[in-house]
Amino acid sequence: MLKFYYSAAPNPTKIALFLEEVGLPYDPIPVDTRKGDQHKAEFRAINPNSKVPAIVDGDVTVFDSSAILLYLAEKTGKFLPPYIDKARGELLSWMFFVSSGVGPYFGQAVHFRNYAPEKLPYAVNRYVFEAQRHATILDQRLARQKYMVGDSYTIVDMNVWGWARLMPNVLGDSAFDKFKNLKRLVDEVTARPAAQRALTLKDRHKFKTEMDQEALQAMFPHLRERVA
Ligand SMILES: N[C@@H](CCC(=O)N[C@@H](CS)C(=O)NCC(=O)O)C(=O)O
Repeated sequence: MLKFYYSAAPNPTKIALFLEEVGLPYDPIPVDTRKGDQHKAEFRAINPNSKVPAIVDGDVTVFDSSAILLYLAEKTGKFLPPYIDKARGELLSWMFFVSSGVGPYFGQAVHFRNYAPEKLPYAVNRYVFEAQRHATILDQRLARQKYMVGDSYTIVDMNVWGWARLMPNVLGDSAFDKFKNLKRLVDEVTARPAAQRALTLKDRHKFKTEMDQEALQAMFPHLRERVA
């Protein structure tokens, strides 16, 4: 059975959503990143980058959420736009936009706002500005069309949902008032039964919730080593 290495964080939750949408049997394997499970040798053999999500499907191993969504969509033939060049171009562009832009900027915005040991106004402003700029691009596209690609729900919408549902944590409490089209997509996806199952998957395992010294050192290894 397909093994799904996960935590309750945004990137694994997108994969949980896809797996629940298609009803593919899977074995959810918790990786407690606040306890440092991501750095264990057995997990590093699956993802040398020590991050969740990752999947092992027979002799195929895939890590990074956009790669996994693409792999699973192609494997099942589900939640892809029609196989025409125009739609394929849009699909790939928006998948990479999420993984190279939305994910990193949203993640760094949260880091510098909530977890950096020093409050650095320059860093907070840069990352919140960039997160907001990316949200604006998504919101403008969703003002023109119901879904990110074509006229049906695809893996791009799942990819966007992973981070967009957490926008108030990233951009502040009023984010959903500002990005109404993104909120419409988030609400529609969150209301899906598969999304509800994906969001409660974490309750099957006991993940550490405290952000104590052990968690900080595991998730932010640069705290242990000054390289610049
Ligand atoms: N580009 C990767 C990013 C994965 C990622 O940052 N995962 C986070 C959870 S959302 C993680 O494993 N954090 C624990 C750590 O960095 O130690 C993806 O899209 O899957």
